[in-house]
Amino acid sequence: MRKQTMQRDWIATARTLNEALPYLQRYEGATVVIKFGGNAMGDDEAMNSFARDIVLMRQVGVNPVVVHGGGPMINDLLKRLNVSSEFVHGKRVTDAATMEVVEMVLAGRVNKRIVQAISDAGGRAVGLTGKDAKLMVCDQTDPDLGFVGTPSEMDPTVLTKLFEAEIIPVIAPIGMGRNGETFNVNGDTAAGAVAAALKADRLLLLTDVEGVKDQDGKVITELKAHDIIDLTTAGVIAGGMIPKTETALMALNGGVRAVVILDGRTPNACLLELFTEHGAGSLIRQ
Ligand code: X2W
Repeated sequence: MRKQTMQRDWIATARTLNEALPYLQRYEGATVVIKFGGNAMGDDEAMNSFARDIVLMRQVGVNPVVVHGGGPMINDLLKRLNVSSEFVHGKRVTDAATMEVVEMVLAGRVNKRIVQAISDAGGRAVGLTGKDAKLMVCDQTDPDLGFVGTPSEMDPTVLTKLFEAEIIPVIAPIGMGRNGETFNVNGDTAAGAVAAALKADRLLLLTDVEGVKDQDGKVITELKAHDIIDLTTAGVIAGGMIPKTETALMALNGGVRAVVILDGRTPNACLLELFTEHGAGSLIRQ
């Protein structure tokens, strides 16, 4: 039975929905690419909450595309198999044996866990890698890194077909080579390439920090591409933030309208960013 008591929470919930109307209207038909990193996946509760946000986006007419990572999950299996692994400038040195494990983990367990969570939340998702329908053809990034790839030729046709069918694509960052190779692609890089290929309205990079910070450690809520360059030159943007901001610049140059770097640990981070006045994290425009 429905409770008739007008508790404060329900009034606030109704008002939240009412206030979301202009945002829902703004994003109807928009393409939003969401990078969901291994560190943001956490426990089942975090996964299910993320899946509900994505299904809600689809429900209100957004075309969401999930590009996921899974670095920690790859590390776990490599450890169980006694294979050592090292990173150079944020990229995993990937020999043939490591590549097998990376593909198994990302295209298998991690991809299907997200697809299943979306299904459980009432949505329809299809899991893909860059090999499917030649979505992401790669060239080797650097011979010293082995099978690490840089996306060089994107064909997003399969994604637009899925949008027409209201199906949510969930993409593992695995690329196909031109000579039968399989390439390991950094998750952020893959998300940027997918967003650029779709000329997406938004690329949301979910991370485990609150956003781009100034010299006093305060989150900068809005930046232009040239601010990113200035802050990087000044050493304010450093370390793990550099691959994120590089991806943001690459995506903007490729025709993405705006990139948001935000904290994926915040509950409902995607909804906060898209459908409230508050927004979340750092919004970067050309
Ligand atoms: C990454 C792919 C997964 C990834 C790796 O092997 O870990 C490279 O480093 P997160 O969870 O987003 O970090 N690929 C080349 O990016 O996962």
